Amino acid sequence: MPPVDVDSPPVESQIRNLILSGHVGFDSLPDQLVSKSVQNGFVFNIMCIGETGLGKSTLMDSLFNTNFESSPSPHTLPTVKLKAHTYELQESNVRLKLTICDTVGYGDQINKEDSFKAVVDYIDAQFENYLQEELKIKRSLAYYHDSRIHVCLYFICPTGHGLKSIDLVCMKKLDQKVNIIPIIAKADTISKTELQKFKSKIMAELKNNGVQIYEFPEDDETVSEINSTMNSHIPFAVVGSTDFVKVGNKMTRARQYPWGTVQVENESHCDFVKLREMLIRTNMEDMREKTHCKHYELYRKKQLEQMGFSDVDADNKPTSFQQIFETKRSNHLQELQQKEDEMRQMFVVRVKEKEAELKDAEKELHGKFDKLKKDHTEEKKKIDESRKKLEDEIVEFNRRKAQYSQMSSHHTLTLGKSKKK
Ligand SMILES: Nc1nc2c(ncn2[C@@H]2O[C@H](COP(=O)(O)OP(=O)(O)OP(=O)(O)O)[C@@H](O)[C@H]2O)c(=O)[nH]1
Ligand SMILES: [Mg+2]
Repeated sequence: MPPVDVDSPPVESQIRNLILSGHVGFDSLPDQLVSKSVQNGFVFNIMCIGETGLGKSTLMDSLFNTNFESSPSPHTLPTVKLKAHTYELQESNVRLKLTICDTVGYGDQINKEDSFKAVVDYIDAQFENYLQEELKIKRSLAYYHDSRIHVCLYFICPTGHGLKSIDLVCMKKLDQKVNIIPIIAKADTISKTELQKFKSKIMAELKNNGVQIYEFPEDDETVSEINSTMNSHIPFAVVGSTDFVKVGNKMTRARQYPWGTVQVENESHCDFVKLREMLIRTNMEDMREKTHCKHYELYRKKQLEQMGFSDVDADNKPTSFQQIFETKRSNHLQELQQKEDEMRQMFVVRVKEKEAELKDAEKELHGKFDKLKKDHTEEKKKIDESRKKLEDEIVEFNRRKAQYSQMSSHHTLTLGKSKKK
């Protein structure tokens, strides 16, 4: 890496403003960008978190004016599962690859303490996949299907009593990982006066518990006014429907009750239009950007720091990835060398111990052998002595035997002579 000249002035102060004397053409850059983006198509990933049967699928159908053909989830699952489905949608010449990720079985367990875990794991897994692709030598991010969640619609049960603890715990766990938009589901079940109180209560509870929800950006002046107005309407109270009713001479999405009709797209009936405006028409790009620049960046930072990487060295001086890698490599090699030396030393000690053990055993064997030899010699000596004694006895016996036989023959002779007399 070339050394950085710390004394040279910042690049900005060296830049001069020049006036062009004619048309050059780079004013077409925004058009080039639009054309390229339209050609590539867009990706948007929505996560719907909410208890079973809260109207998640119906709202998705209503938002994108289509039928995603989702089937109802069972209420009996032992754990929460995440199910993602991807669809290709097209409006005029703009293609949108939309992924809807549903929490199946959310809030159905008796112990709801860990309900958020599956959601957190899913979001992290998508970040991890992207990070792994980014870290590859041969990356193909241009063709990579980005599955990172851009927005999480959190469906609040229309109880009118505020948030449940599962809502607070889950949103708190997610607020640094994803853009959360809380919405009151099935808002047609709450009266107008109750709804305002309910909304204020929810916002107060979120604030008191330090839950950071997604705020529509107010820094872009083209949308700052509408966004700031919309921020004051959060959480949006929404109604969804798959049924159409004729209002005037137009078929509109609505829910029909014996006492009247709730029109999904009627702003005096519910906040559906506000949600659609904010989610799809005004801030989709901001959510995609925040996901990449804020939430993913945070995940990436944590992961790289966990691996031991940092932008500054031990003395808080700027350092490069390569330098850290080199340091880590040399530290690792050093550690390896140290381990090898330790193992070698241990091996030598063990060999010496074994050698001493063997020598002791050999000495013991020698001792045993000498004793055996000595015992053997003594035994042999004893046997030799016994043998010699026995031989002497045999000789003596033979001598006596011979003597006896001589004596007995002499006797016989003497007896014979005396008879003749
Ligand atoms: N009152 C009222 N009912 C609704 C609303 N939206 C959906 N429903 C009804 O609620 C029931 C469940 O709707 P779904 O959209 O399947 O709910 P879900 O959250 O996707 O359910 P699961 O996927 O099974 O968890 C259906 O009978 C819908 O007609 C709404 O805004 N208000
Ligand atoms: Mg559903």
